Amino acid sequence: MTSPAYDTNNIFAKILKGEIPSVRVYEDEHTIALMDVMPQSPGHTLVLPKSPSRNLLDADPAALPHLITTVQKIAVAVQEAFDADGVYIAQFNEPAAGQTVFHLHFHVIPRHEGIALKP
Ligand code: D5M
Repeated sequence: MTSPAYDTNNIFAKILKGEIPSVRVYEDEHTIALMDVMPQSPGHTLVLPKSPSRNLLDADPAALPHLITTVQKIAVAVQEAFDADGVYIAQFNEPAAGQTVFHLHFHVIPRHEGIALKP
């Protein structure tokens, strides 16, 4: 299967255009981070590129080093801010793999020993 085309009206595209609100916790020239509206644990943050990719499968490889650097920055910040024992990072590609919003994003989720994630 080839990836479907990028939908310019997906929720994160609208957030990037400023058409719907979000809680942005980080922004630079190429990436943003925002709080997930359905957090699996307190501090669940999403990191996304400003460039339009549906997911990792169609992303421009040139954009990835900066994107993963932002993921690292946010993971370190989230671990400290939420006094986490670890940080779970997840990324889904296409509905069969659990993707529901079709703009590339990484989940950055603080984890604490003995505390399960919300489903
Ligand atoms: O997960 C997409 C994630 O995006 C999911 O955890 C909910 C979150 N979400 C959906 N709408 C919003 C808005 N408006 N703000 C912040 N977070 C949102 P995935 O399954 O990886 O596609």
